[in-house]
Amino acid sequence: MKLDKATIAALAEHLESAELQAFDVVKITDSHPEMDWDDAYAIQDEIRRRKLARGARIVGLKCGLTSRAKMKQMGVETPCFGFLADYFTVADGGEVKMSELVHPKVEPEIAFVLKRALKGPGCHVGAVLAATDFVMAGIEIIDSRYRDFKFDLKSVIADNCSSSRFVLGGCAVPVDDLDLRTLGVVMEKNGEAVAIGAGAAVLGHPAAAIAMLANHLGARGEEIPAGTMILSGGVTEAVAVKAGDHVSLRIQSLGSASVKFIE
Ligand code: OOG
Ligand code: MG
Repeated sequence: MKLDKATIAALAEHLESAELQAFDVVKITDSHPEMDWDDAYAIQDEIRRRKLARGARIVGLKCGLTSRAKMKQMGVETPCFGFLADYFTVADGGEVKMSELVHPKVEPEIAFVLKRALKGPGCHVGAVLAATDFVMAGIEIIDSRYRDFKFDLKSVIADNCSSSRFVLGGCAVPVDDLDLRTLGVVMEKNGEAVAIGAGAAVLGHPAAAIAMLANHLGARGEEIPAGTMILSGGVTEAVAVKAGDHVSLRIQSLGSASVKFIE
């Protein structure tokens, strides 16, 4: 760790204020170039602690930057991990208020719900599939607090990996008879297909993203508890939205999910 406790607390307050009041900021490595990975996750943990202290609940975890398309779009090479708070939840077919966000984008994701805890090191795709209760179609609405979505990996980790809202579809499907690699993914904006892919775009197999999260937490002495919902990461590039847009996602065998954006 390179930053002291007071600096971590101040940066967490800075980034969380930007989230809650929907304003943008410059990436924090501009003013703190010395910060390391532990500092980045410590700032994210402090944002989580602030929300819990205010009475929010954590309702899931997420993996980000797990597909080539996303890594290329954002100019980074390594996945990141974040948390999902209760107020990020949007019902299937529900509305998201643009006024509450900075510059949201949508991405198609496969969501996992676990029936057993997962703990690294050494967690692999087989362990993830054995521990998975079911998978669902999910739309993640990301909203980097950084100006023009320009950041580096440490800055985005501190900013809880741009987490902001998410929608889950209504079908919960067991993985036993599914090949998650070859599931087709089609996301439409206002009736036009804007993102098309397959599950294998995420680290070769979406379950590999969940294994990576378990191994990341294992290195910190933590685990993914049974019952956790986890977004495995955008299959395609994220797509910008504006008020009036309607986004729908269909994933082969997993059904659909949709969301509308209003003023
Ligand atoms: C970081 C969050 C990435 C994903 O699924 O790749 C993410 C960002 O692109 O702003 O959620
Ligand atoms: Mg995502």
